[in-house]
Amino acid sequence: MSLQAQIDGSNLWFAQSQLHSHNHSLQPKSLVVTDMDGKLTLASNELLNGLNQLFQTSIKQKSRVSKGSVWLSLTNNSEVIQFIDPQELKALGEDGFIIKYIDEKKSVLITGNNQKAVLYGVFHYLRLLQTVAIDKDSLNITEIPKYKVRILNHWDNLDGSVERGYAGRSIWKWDELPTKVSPRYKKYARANASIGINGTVLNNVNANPHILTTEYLKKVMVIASELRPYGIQVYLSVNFASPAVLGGLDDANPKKEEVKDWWKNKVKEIYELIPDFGGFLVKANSEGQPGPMDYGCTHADGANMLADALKPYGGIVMWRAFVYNPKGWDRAKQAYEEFLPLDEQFRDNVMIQVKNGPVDFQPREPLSPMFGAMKETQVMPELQITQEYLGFSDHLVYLGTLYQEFLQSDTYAKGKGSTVAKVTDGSIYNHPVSGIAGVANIGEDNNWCGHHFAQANWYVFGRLAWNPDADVKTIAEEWVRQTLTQKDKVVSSIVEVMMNSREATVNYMTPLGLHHLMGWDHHYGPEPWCVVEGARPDWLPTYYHKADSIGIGFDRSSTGSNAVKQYFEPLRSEFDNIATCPEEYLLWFHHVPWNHKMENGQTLWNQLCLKYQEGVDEVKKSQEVWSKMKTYIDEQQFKEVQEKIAIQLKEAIWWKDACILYFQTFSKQPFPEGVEEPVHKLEELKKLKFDLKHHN
Ligand code: GCV
Repeated sequence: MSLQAQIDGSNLWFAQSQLHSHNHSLQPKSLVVTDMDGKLTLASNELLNGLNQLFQTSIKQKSRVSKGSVWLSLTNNSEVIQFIDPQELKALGEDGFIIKYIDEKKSVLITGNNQKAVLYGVFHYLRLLQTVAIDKDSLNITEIPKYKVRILNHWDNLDGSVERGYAGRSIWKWDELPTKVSPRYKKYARANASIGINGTVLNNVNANPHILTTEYLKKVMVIASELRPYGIQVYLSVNFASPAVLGGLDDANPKKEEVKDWWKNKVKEIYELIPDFGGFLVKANSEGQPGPMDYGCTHADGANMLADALKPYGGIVMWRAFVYNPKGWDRAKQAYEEFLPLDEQFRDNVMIQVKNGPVDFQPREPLSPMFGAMKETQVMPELQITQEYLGFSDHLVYLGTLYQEFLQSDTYAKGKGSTVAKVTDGSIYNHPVSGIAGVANIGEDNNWCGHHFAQANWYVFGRLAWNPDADVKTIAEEWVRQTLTQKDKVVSSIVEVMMNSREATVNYMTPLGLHHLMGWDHHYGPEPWCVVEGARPDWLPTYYHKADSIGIGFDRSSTGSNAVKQYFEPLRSEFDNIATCPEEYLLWFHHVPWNHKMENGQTLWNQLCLKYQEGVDEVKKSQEVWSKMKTYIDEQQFKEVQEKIAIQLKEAIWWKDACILYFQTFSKQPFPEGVEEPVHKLEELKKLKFDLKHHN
């Protein structure tokens, strides 16, 4: 590894190649690969290189397992069967693996039912060596992913731009393909495989129909063949109007035979080029995209038509439920209203892809009521890794805590304990497919994600897609040890900064259930006052905070839009009652008087101001912690993160000042003790024009 690669972040979590301090005595004596037909070449190379780097040696490859070997094999090997129960092997399915210390052989076995599973096992073993103290007793591991489809959604356009992307232009070089193949494709695949991701949607859900032309499919074919060895399947976002736009048909009505035939032929063409193609992702009848409702048909009619075309090849449809109508008076309710009546109608190779919250990837939202409610249809969570509403790639925000809060939210769909994870991963409702998607934060920046710490969000998404019940603090520590340093004290300080960062961001942007206070189009800085002539009301912050002389917040209780009705009991009553509604969701569900008494005895107004201050203070703390890291972190990385934290602090203060000054015009109350005087003037802030160029 070149020094440059180490310090510029381009090696992601493969950067450090250092053992956990307890594992130095674990150096294997040999590597044995039982591999009759060359299927394990990639896995064994990965293991050998990894071990050699970690132990700074050259480990010998041998043909027979002997004391101290690491032994790599598929499960169909007669020797493996002697040591592991066949039932256990069967339960591994396609992707599961076993890492086991075999006493009789005094060796470590890594095995799985196919090459991809063995590769996952190899990455896991290397990760253990770097991140935890292991011994032979702890090496009795069976890992089976909870979700079958663990996928990144790229919002990458064919012109190389990335919608809501903050790490440079797209890594997919459409103008160079199919002849020139960027080395990043393989690196991307390897990184994803190392955290268990097994699929990628290459293009934006606001899909350009041209992705389905033969010219582009040949380019897709090349990317697919680069990613395939790492077990990454390729999927495409499709534009519902493609049969009309590309095929010259009169329209794209899903009930028409010629439209169905067009899709069938297109799917056939795709599978001829890409035999393991995964399927389609569709944004239909949402934010101006075409869809089946244009023809008086339903989401189910549209999704099923595509599902029927894909079915013979094993492909799936991921149909998005991100829909809202400018006329509806509570946007948060619409997906449920549109989709619930269609439960029972979708084919079994359709998954409905639902964002974690009912509005749109806010710093904090309650869970979407769709989770648990759609029982007959598989629902797949859509999380956002790119920080559209969380400070782009300028703010250090570890999203593990956001993901965990969401995945562990109880839907109560089948009584207590029906967490989002359990209602979507197959534990409670059993459907032939299950999946989880993350909107990628990847671009062509050297460090892939714009901010060094944003890599941790890609990492934690993958690890949670494998196991949504995993502990995100442990995952943060894994990432730090593999990426930044092995020094215990330093690791724990950095992990603490990461673990507090999301709550800090909620506090300096949208505390107590506030949401969507960002500028209406760029979604970056605070514009709670924003009014734009001609813009849809539900794009504007004023629609969401509804501040007035009485109080602030969106009344979604039974006296308001009654969005609470979409939740199962006891959530419904808990959210409905201002006295029991968790304070972090208070202004999401209620319009609350400024003098309302909060749990700690403060008035709502005081508490709101104090929360903004808390957010700012937390960023100050992280700045202080980071400044002490100088001697432990590579110079370039240290400096780049330091510069970003300085921006984050400046902007946290900007957020605090903008929001408390603006809301004060309604509350007419002074700032409470403990809140720093604003450094800005409201009228100046209102005139600030956000410059997007700064971020690309
Ligand atoms: C890809 C939000 C974003 C859009 C995005 C949309 C979606 O509205 O701002 O950029 O479009 O969500 O998820 O479809």
